[in-house]
Amino acid sequence: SPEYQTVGETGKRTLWVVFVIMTLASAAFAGMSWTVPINKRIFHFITTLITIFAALSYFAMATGHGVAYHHIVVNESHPHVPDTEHEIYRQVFFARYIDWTVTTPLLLLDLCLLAGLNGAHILMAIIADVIMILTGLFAAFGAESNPQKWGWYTISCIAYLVVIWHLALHGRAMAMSKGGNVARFFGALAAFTLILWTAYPIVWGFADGARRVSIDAEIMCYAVLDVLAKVGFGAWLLISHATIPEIGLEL
Ligand code: RET
Repeated sequence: SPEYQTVGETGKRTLWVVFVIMTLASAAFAGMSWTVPINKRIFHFITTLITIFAALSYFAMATGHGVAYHHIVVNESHPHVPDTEHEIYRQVFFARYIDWTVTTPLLLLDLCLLAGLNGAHILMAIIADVIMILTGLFAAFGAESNPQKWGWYTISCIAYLVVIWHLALHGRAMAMSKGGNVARFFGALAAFTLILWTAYPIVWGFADGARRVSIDAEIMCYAVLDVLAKVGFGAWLLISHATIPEIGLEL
């Protein structure tokens, strides 16, 4: 008989809690934009959009939208045991990938503008990032077999390395050339981002990948990561913006 892996009460409650957090953060970030002149609000604008998108995605997931079952047949062949086919239906919240397709480029844009990267490098980082998320969606949802799934996963990880490459090499060099406070702040915020982002493929590997983690535990892991990567990141950026004048970007 097939095995169903489905969201439970804890998962649903967690989705609602994050929806509320993202909505409040959006209001707070928008409010903070009023404290700076209108031509210096680019970071506030981008950062508020990030949490608004997350709030929309969490509203969808909490109300049962943006989720579908993925069916996979796992062939467990062991020596001395007749081939056994194990059927799994696991819920995949594809709303996350729609969210990430928009919000991870916006998070990168925040970092790139902070470093002072040029348009070509920003574009390359963002394109690699979109490839990372879309191939991750294929891994989660499109694949019909484990080798195919882990193939897409590998491709997605390579795209992630390209993103890191751009930020760590070009981003860091540009931030360094700005010197002092900007260099220090970019280093800290980029390191924070690197650690958090790297946790996503690890969670994915155990949850969507190996299916060893329940849907509720998956929801909770992503909830913590999303709040830190969007609200924590945004609050840190905008508060520093207020205290370190060199961060400010004039349009
Ligand atoms: C996937 C699975 C395939 C391999 C890789 C992934 C990377 C995902 C990342 C997501 C970051 C999301 C953030 C969300 C916003 O808060 C798609 C999980 C490499 C890095 C920061």
